[in-house]
Amino acid sequence: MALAAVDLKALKPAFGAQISGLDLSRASARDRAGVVEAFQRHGAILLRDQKLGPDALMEFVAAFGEPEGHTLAQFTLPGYPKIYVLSNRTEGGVPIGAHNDGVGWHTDYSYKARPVMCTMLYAVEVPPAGSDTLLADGCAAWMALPPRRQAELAPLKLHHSYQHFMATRQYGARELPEEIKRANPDVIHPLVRTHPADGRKALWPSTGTVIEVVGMPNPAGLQLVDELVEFMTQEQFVYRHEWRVGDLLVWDNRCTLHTGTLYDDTKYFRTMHRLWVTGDRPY
Ligand SMILES: O=C(O)CCC(=O)C(=O)O
Ligand SMILES: [Fe+2]
Repeated sequence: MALAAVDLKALKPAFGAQISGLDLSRASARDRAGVVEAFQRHGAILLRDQKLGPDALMEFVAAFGEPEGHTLAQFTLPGYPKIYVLSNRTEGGVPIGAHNDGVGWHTDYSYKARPVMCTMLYAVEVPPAGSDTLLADGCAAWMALPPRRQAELAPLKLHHSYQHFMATRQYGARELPEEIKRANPDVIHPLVRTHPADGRKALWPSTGTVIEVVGMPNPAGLQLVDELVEFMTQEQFVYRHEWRVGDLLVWDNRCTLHTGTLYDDTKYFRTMHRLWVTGDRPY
């Protein structure tokens, strides 16, 4: 279903789409379906100047699928377990959200058997400088590889581990409770992922959760992963999003990597509302 009366403009050549002329708080079901269709094709979509409270965000996310819960429940918005808060604000000395979460190239929820399909970030307040979000286009990176390299990489699988990931995080350095370990067993995912909407291929490495390339001893395996992340995150494959209040950015975790960037958190506040949509088993 095509979008009625809205404009699509690429975020960078052959990647992403900015959708203008649409107020999501009043969009019809048909327009929402058009937004989802654009998302399926372009890797990321951006809508600016939106005014979306938590109820409107919950209504919009439903057009994409089932909202996913968040691993760290203490950072969700009160009354909205599916809306996660990224923020450096505190209330009564208690952080209201996760701070500097997501700095380092990764794809969300990669430590799960069914990683999230997309991540939606809505900008509530943003610093005047810094805190850009960078998205790397895995399809463009894959297409830029010579066929012989593609043939070598296509069969490879990556071993992802939540326990390893948490051991490297500031807030996770302590031993994880047994029930959290049981709920997050290690998983194996393909290095080259097929997009279910149209079969396009994407390079799909990650950092943080990857502990080995299956069947390849370390350090060679992890060196290969680092090399591929470096390749995929070269400037030619990256879109840099400079935030404005009211931006809604949705990226497709099945064919991109992303990273947050730092900002002067002694001077400025940044608060974002994040929603996730459940995904399929990667192939
Ligand atoms: O805050 C950002 O710019 C990125 C955060 C992130 O990686 C995430 O929410 O998944
Ligand atoms: Fe992330």
